[in-house]
Amino acid sequence: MTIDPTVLRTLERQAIELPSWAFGNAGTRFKVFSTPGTPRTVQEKLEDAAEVHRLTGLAPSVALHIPWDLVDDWGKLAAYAEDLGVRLGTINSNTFQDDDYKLGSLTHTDPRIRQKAVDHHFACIDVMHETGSQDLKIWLPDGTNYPGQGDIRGRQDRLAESLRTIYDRLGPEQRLVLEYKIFEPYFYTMDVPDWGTSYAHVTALGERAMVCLDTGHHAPSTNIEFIVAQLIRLGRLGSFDFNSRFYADDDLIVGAADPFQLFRILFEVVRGGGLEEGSPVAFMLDQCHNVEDKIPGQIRSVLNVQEMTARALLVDQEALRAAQDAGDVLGANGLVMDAFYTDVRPDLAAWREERGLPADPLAAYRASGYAERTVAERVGGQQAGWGA
Ligand code: AOS
Ligand code: ZN
Ligand code: ZN
Repeated sequence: MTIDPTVLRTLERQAIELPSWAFGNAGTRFKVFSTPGTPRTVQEKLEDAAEVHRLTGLAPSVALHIPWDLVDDWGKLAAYAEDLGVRLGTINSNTFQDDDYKLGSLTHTDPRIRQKAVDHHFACIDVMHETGSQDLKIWLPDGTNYPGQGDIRGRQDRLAESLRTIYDRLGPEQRLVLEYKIFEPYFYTMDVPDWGTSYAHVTALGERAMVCLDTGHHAPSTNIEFIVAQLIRLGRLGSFDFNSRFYADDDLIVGAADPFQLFRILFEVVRGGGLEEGSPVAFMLDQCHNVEDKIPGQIRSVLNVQEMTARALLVDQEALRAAQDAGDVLGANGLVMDAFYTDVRPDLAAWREERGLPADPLAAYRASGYAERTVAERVGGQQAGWGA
């Protein structure tokens, strides 16, 4: 084992929350493909998510999406999740599937529509009190398609007022994480398009408001790790929505498009203390494509995050600091690149076995027969997920 035990102790703390919607039917705006065995209920989504955690030890919580995952008895669902070995996590609001919100939700000019959107978030907070969730995640799909369609500043003012009302409803242990996205579903302006806008709103709200960084939500060639370093430095990086992209918000397996970028992001997380006890940074996947089978796709994703985190932890920070201070450009870069090029997979496999986990979680999943069993049980499954 070449990985230092201190690195392993840090890795042991890493938890990557899975999105419930990753297990439902998903696809693109052109087609939602259905897959035999797709969960028909949130309980079955939890079962599939729990299989990822059982095989990797990396994914102890499941983010829920409201109203897709609504149930009558949250205590019963939380107990069901616990029986499966996982817990209910972030509560995600949804103001992107209601006709009333076509011209805006929390930013709408009509106070009645804004109140409806605020009330939806109040309902999400009520769920949080039942599930014990820490985070309310708001991905605001509001925006405009044409110059002149909306008053950019007026929308910001209404958004600030709506967020203030929502934030003031939070419990003392709860956080609001505000996710930004440069485009989609609107194409001229999004009302929370970038990290600066999210940062401006969360700092106006209070210390329990944080930025959610979705790795697929930036313009091409954006230096995402710079944003990570800056938000950690400012104490406002609340969570990641990990996925990867080639062109847009493709929601592909994290690390699949650019493993070096994932390494650089995690290098800044490690350097900024994002993996230390008490760190405010939560890790979550937000990806759901379905050319790949869902459970192995999520297994691959959490392993990609673990592998790049392990490589980032290999960087000798003291030597790096010395090289930087000495202006040793190639020396400093060499220390980082040597870590990136270190294949940690054999050591991680051995470390998994030491902890009673399968050395190869993907092979273990294939051999488990879980897929065959669930298809047999769920054949003819209903739509679950994007609710298309
Ligand atoms: C949409 O593109 C965002 O990534 C959302 O974070 C995500 O898709 C989901 O709706 C959870 O809010
Ligand atoms: Zn996201
Ligand atoms: Zn997204």
